[in-house]
Amino acid sequence: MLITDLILHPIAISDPPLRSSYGLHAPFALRTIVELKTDSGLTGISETYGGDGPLSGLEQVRHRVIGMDPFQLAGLSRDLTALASDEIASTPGGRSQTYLVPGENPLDRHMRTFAAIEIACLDLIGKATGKPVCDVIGGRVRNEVSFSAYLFYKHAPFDGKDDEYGEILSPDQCVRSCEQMIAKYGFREIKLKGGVLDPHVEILTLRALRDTFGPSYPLRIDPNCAWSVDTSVHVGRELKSELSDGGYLEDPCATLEGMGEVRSRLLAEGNDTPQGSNVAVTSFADVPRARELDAVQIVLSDPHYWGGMRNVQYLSHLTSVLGMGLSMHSNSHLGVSLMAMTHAAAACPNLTYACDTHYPWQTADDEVVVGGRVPFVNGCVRIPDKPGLGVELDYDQVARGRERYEKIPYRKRDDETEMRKHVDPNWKRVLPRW
Ligand code: GKR
Ligand code: MG
Repeated sequence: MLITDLILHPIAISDPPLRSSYGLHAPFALRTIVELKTDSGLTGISETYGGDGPLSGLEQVRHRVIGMDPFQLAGLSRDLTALASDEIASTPGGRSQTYLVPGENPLDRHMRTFAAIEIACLDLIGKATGKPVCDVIGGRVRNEVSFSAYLFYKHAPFDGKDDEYGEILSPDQCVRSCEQMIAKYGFREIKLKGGVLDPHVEILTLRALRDTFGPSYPLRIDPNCAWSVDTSVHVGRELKSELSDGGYLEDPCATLEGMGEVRSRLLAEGNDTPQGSNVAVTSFADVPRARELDAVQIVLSDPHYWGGMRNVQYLSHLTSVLGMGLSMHSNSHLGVSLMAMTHAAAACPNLTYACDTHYPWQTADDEVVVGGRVPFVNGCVRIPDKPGLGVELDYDQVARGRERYEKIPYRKRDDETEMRKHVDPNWKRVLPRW
């Protein structure tokens, strides 16, 4: 089987006005749907970041991918990993995502490109062998993958229309959004995207969630580095019982050194709350230092920017050898990404935390997979009994996504500009803010 064509579909999907320390989500998130056509008649698919950057990265490997055997992934991985390593080595500050919205870090681009091709190749291999992707990459350790209720503070839509969740800018509104999400999807772990309101209000929000749902729903909060070391210690102290019970404190402050200090100060008080990261730790090279400083106990994987599904498995092995835990990060995405995340997570033995997903924030109108939205049962996505990723493209829906993409003026995620447009004309991402 040889690849005969690479087809890229840039699409835009509606996104609600979600807030984070990066700013505000724009009305549309950008994604790219990738198709690999082959001489055997099979087509492999994947979904990745959208806009000009990811598209040009994929265009750059077009000549390399066409004519390639999808079973032969190691050479492409070697070449793109080498490019990434050279760029990282020559960039002061390395790959930290602290100051860049996820998906926009130029230093991750080769790994993102490889991941998009790898996942489509694995879909092809699964289709060619009649096996689900998780079984192609070594076999599943679970038949269904658990996801968390990923809560955001958000504005009511600025166009005056209603959306499912309305405004979420207080503890009560946040609890209500969580009740809605749990009723609809059955999630059993809860993550709050913090770093938006005063830390005191975010502490009250976590307490209100614990009071409402009880300790059988582990909690995590992720302010994306919005807090100083002192504020992180304060929040960790105030939320000791809420976060140390199967949950974690995710990227409270910037840098591994900062997180290491938070960890040692909390431990000195007898507070063993683990810390998770997808900002300070974004590549294999970051893991030894994170371990050495005891800055991070749980690494958030993500097949989209860690360099594909098999790299997520390598990360699973590495973290397990180092005695660290593994979780999974997400960004706004549709069903093809959800299935790649699900297959990768199913084949990672130590991925015991419910994975993040933005899926509840997206709408059925924008879904590009045949049959519509991927179903969740008790907060889990089941591995379909089908070859490959187990989903196919609905080409009419892809065409609608492309039309939306053509109509909008922007080609990259810029949460700071959106924030200035709609909320505060002088807003800047200041770290730490508190
Ligand atoms: O969607 O605003 C967002 C999130 O902040 C996202 O971009 C982050 O990558 O969910 C992510 C995280 O865990 O940091
Ligand atoms: Mg995070």
